[in-house]
Parts: sequence; C-alpha cells; structure tokens
Amino acid sequence: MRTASRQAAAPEDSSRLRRETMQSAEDTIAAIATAPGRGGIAAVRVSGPDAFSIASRISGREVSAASAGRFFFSKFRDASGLAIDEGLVLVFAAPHSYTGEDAVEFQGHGGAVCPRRVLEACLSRGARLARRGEFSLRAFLNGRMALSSAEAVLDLVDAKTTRAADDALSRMNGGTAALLESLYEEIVPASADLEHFLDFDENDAPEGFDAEFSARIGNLLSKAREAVASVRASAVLRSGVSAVISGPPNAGKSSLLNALLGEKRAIVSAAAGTTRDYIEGFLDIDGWPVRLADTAGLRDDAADEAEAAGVEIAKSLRREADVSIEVEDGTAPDAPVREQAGRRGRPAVKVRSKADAPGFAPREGAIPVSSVTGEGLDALRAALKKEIEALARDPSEDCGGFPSRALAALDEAEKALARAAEEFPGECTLAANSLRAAAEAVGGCIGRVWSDDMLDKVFSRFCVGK
Ligand SMILES: Nc1nc2c(ncn2[C@@H]2O[C@H](COP(=O)(O)OP(=O)(O)OP(=O)(O)O)[C@@H](O)[C@H]2O)c(=O)[nH]1
Ligand SMILES: [Mg+2]
Repeated sequence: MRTASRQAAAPEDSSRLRRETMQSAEDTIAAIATAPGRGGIAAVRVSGPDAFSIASRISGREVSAASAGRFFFSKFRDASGLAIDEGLVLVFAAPHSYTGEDAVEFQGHGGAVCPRRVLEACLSRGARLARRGEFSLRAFLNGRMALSSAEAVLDLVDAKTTRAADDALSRMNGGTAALLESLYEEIVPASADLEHFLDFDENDAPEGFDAEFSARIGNLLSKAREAVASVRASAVLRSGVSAVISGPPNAGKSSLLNALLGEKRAIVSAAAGTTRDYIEGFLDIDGWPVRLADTAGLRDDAADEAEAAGVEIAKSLRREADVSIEVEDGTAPDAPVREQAGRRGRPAVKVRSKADAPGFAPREGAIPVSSVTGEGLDALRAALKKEIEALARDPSEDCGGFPSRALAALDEAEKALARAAEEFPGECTLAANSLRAAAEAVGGCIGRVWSDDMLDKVFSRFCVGK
C-alpha cells in the first residue's frame, strides 16, 4: 500500500512532540469530540488540571475528584452567566480517564452552535484548544495507552468499512501484540525441547521425536505465516486499495463505475471521449475499502488538448493502481487490447462490457458484465476481492511503515522457522539456531529476552531444590 499518511514519526520528531507535550501538560485542553454537523448530541471534552474548576463554573455545581465516575444534568453557562446549552456533565478523575488526567465531558445538543459555545465557555475559563490527537497523545504519555493502540484509535475513527473498524479495534486492544506474544510462547518451549534433545546421545534419544518435532515446526511456521498475513491485512484495511478502470473510449467504463457504486456519478454518453477528469468513488468489497476511479478512454488520436491530458492522467493512474480493471467493448469485433499491469505487476482484471447488447461476443479470460442488467457484477466483485486478498498477502508489498516493527519481526521469524523446517532433523544444531533466531526476532519486538525465558524453561525441568 502506498500511504504517506501517519507513517511512524522520526525519533527526533516524536521526542520533540513529547517534550512539547510534557512542557504543556500543565495546560488544560478542550475540544469538540463529536463530528461537526447536525446531530442529536455533541460532546465537548476537557482534560487537565483545571478540568474540574472549569466544569464547576460552567455547570454552577461543585465538581471535584469526589464526583468521579458520576454524571449529572445541568445548564451550561458562559462567563457572563448566560445559559448557552444544557445536558450531561461526566466526570473522570485521574488516572481513570481516557487521558489519565482529570477530565470532564459535556454532552449537550448537537448542531453548529451549541457545541461551539460550550467549547468557547471552556476556553474563556482558561482551557486551551487541543491540538490534533492531543487527547490520545496524553493518554500515551500517561501510560494509559500503547503507541500502537493510540495509532489504532485514529484508524478506528478513520475506518470506512466495518471490517476496517473491527481490525482497528482489535489492534487498539493490543491484538498485534497478543499475536506476537502467543507465537513467542510457543517457539520458546519448542526451542528448549530441541536444545534438550541435542544433549542426548543418539542411542537414548526419545522414540518418535523426529516426526513429532517436524510437525511442531510445521505448526509454528503456519502460525507465523498467519500472523504475517493478518498484520499485512491490517495495513491494507488501514490504507485502502486503489482500483482504476481503464480501457478504450466508449467501452462502458463510466457505466461500470456507476453500476458498481450504485449511483450516477460519471457522465455516460454514446460519444467517444466523454470522460476526461478522473472520477473517484468509494466501494466496500467484502469489508475491504476500495477507492475506485473511472478514467478517460485510452486513444492516441484524442479530439483535443483536454482529452489528451485526460488520457495521460488515465495512463499514470493505471500504472500506480493497486488493482487495474480493464474494460473492453464486448460488442466491438476486434477491440484493441492494451494490456498494462498495475504497479504490482499482476495482470489486470479484464471485463467485457455490454453483455446484454445484441452484438455481444464473450472472450476467454474476460468477465462478461452488463452495466444495464447488472449481470456479471458479482463475478467482478469476487475477482476484485481475490486480487485484494492476494495484495494483502504479497510479501513485497510496502505497508507504508505500518506496523513495521511487528511485521519485520514476524517476517524474520517466518523465514527462520522455514529454515528450521528444512534443517530438522538432518541438521539439528542448525535447526536449534534457527528456532532461537525466530524466538529472538519475536521476543525482541515484545520486549522479551529469549535467553532469560529459555533459562526458565530449562531450569523448570529440574526438580525443586536441585
Ligand atoms: N447495452 C449496454 N450499453 C452500454 C453498457 N455500458 C455502456 N453502454 C453504452 O455505451 C456507451 C458508452 O458508455 P460509457 O460508460 O460512457 O463509456 P466510457 O468507456 O466511459 O466512454 P468514454 O468516457 O468516452 O471513454 C453509452 O452509450 C452507454 O449507454 C452496457 O452494459 N450495456
Ligand atoms: Mg467515460
């Protein structure tokens, strides 16, 4: 996935951010926590040392640590005593709040005016407007949240499909760490058993060990592969997939975009060269978030400068696409095929359009689709899903730095386990080294030390008192 957004900050950046925040942790911050626009309720969050005194002044009731975990109904008043809204005041005392600081949430009416007035009332009483992500940053700095969880919170808010939200929620709750932890917990005893086995003379080696241990390595390897796939899938869910529809003019590209989106987004006309600017829409393919783009028809003899520019954009989008969808006119006898793989070098998904039209002729390898009757759309969605799943598994895929440490550790462990599977039982000492490498890779990422854990495992075999 190409994603420039929210890559891990360079160390110096994060330490600067940390310094700034540490200096300003004396500040009380406030922000509207709900989305702007019409809505039943809106929440204004306040966090920091003055949160309770600000809440006391806005609600006219004494708010203190003693009110923690409670809520009450109240009018909200500005500095001049004017009632600006009314609703619930929720009180959280440090460290049991989202940020780990004293915090208050005002739940008032939604819309454009009320939440802004409540926020202004907080600011006029000494709070400062929170910077982007500052509540979560404070939660992280106060040890309320791991960095990977803080990042997952943003992903949860940004998630565009249920599946992406579920994934972010699981990462927020330490899903990736749990995955690494459980893999590590299995590699270390295997590693200890193999070391132990190496100590035996060939003759008194336990019966059947080879077959059993081979199966065990095989198990570990498939577990590591699953973990890698799951982390890669997280990266794809997070950044989404770009799919680009291209093909000759009049092939039915814009009609296909509209049919897939279920709305008339792009102009359709019988004239060739209708689409010039590219048109994007959002598609949910079995939970995978997809940005789908319709582009200008590819031809060398564009009618004018604008169309020629559109053709250039189409070519470059097609080159950069995660998934390329090529539409050919199913009623044109020998439509020129201009195949071009997407940036991953995988072949395009080919669509033969106008399957309902009288002159339609199918072609091997191209999905027959009618944007008029909807025929073939399910088959196309299934083909897209397959492509995205392949993309999610692709080890050469750049995951935009996310979550790079876990992924690098898992990749390394997977390689080491694959080596161990080859080496055992022929080269037991090498296999033991490979298992050790796998354990160290995963352990390093979750702050566990192989040698300590290994000693525990080995000594736990001794009797008490030995
Ligand atoms: N019968 C039938 N006609 C279709 C279908 N899809 C597109 N057409 C017709 O084909 C013509 C071209 O459709 P568009 O969707 O505008 O084609 P396009 O590939 O976007 O064309 P450009 O933007 O000019 O490159 C229009 O007259 C459509 O009504 C289809 O599935 N069935
Ligand atoms: Mg078009």
